[in-house]
Amino acid sequence: GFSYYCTASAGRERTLIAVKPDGVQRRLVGQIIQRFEQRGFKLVGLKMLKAPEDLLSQHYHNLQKKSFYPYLLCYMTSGPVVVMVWEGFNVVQTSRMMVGSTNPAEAQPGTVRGDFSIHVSRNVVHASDSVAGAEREIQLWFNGRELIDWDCCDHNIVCEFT
Ligand code: IDP
Repeated sequence: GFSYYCTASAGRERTLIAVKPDGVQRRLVGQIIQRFEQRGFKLVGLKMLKAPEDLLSQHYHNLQKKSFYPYLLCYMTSGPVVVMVWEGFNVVQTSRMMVGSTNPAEAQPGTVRGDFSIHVSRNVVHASDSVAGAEREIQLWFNGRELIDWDCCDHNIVCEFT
């Protein structure tokens, strides 16, 4: 559980969201960014790149023994990705809900995967699955200078700080 009030540190939770190559090809980047903006989260990092294989193997280190892993690497290197860091209260858990189940066949309508995808091998977005995982992934994809420390003018409107 989490408290109703938002402490300064709880308000600075961060997560890594990536638009995968199918999402970029299908021009979904804008719509995905819009969902996180309108929810009330703050964008603190953003870049486009062709992900190197060694970066992906670290990112997906827990999946290397899976039978689909070679296909996953092929998919993730098939074109550019747009990687973002979003910040705000409970952002890891909330963004997993916004993204929906890994398998789009099980993803609720209203989620990114539930609205834009049909098959697990082309599920449009990545979202970190824990606070610790998010910290690890953010360090993997971004260097410190690429993360912008800024105050959004509505930060104490979208969250009640103690
Ligand atoms: P997550 O992305 O929802 O956290 P993970 O289990 O960490 O889910 O899997 C990482 C990614 O690997 C998925 O988002 C999906 O792109 C791919 N993947 C997972 N399971 C399968 C599968 O059974 N076949 C093909 N690709 C899969």
